[in-house]
Amino acid sequence: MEEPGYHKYFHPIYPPNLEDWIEFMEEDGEERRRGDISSESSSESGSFPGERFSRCVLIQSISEDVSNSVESGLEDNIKSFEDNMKAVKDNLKTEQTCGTDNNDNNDYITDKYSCDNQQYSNSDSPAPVIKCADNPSWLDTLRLDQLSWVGTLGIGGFGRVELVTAGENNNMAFALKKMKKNEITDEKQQQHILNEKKIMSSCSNPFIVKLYRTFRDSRYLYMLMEPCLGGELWTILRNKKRFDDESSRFYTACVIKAFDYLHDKGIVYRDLKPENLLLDSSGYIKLTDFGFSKRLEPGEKSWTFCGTPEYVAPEIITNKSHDNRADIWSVGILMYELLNGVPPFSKKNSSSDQVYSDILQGMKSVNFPSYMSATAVELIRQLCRLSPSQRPSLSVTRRYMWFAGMDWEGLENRTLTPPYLPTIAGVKDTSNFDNYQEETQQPEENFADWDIDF
Ligand code: ISQ
Repeated sequence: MEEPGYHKYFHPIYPPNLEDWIEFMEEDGEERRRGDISSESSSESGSFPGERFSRCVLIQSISEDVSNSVESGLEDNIKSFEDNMKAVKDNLKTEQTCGTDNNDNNDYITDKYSCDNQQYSNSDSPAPVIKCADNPSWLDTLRLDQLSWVGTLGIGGFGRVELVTAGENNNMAFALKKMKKNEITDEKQQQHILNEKKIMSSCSNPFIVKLYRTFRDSRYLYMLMEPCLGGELWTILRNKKRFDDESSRFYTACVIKAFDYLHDKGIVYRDLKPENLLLDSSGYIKLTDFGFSKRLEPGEKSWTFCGTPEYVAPEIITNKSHDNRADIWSVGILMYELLNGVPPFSKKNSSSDQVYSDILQGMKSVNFPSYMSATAVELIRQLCRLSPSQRPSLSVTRRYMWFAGMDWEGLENRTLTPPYLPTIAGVKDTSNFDNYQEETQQPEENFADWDIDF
């Protein structure tokens, strides 16, 4: 049993900005969601109500010489932070650009199948069709024109995710991510997309959305994925305002299972947030959107500036090298957001600069409302240590008091009852997602060949 109430981290003065935010959300019944800023500037931005709450996504390659020290003093951090702000601001002007590291060595499973949907003529050889180990074999010969459009599940920076059906009587559902080639002109964006495909196709784990295969034609790149029709965890959190310990523990444990798998494979995810956590029909969580993830060799570090400001680890802001311990930081931020409804470093009344400088101060100035249990606060503080080396590993995290009694085995074999069972009427039910208009205009054809391996 958790012990909510007064504990040593309780601050008697309830944080005004947090309270304002919650009050604001309670008073205003209007639907809101967060997305990345790049979607605001796209032609489809009108589909996201409540843009005030948009969370932008940042990714930028920082090429300056970087010190190897794990953590220097706060003043150094702030100095380094200020030095980097210009680069970050430049990046903000071109949201969702993508940093690239040269040593891109993600492995993936490919098969030299011919791609049936190749209308694309400007390449010598057809793109390989990726084939994951446990794909049903009929998917290898599936053509795009055999998919029936049902509805739109989401719109993001690079395109739309559609619900489509296939198979006999259209009884098989898929999530089809479509990206407009004529809008993917930046080399870093292109790398981001190739990266996402490579990493997702190398993953096979129940806590990660499965990528079945990819397609390309002259207008779009497509990723055919397992559908999660329960909606985003963000939507459920918005409706519930905040979760109790038990629910937060369940969702955090799903993320730990996904990160266990990824980190074992040397993959750092770098974009944890409730928007990227989808509920499947059984109420379990799956991680999606791998655009910022990267495979690191043992001991290798990355210097790419990426993530969502509220979730970015301090070592990323200060342009120090980072590794999978940046994901550990984000687990602490997620826990806080699940238990409070808003993240600890939030943008409500402040700029991104302010969020970054707050992050660099660490958890010491964060208010923990009294409804948070002492064991949750303790774990969040440890996960969000400024020094990556002082953060607990995932296996140590599981042993914290907050996780006492967690049925990990039940989670793995999916016998543990989830906190919330989504209502899904059938394979064509998009009701757990926002409403989006059908795409009517076709993009221009594009014959650049950067996507030859997609
Ligand atoms: C639903 N199912 C799988 C993947 C998805 C990605 C984005 C939005 C909805 C999704």
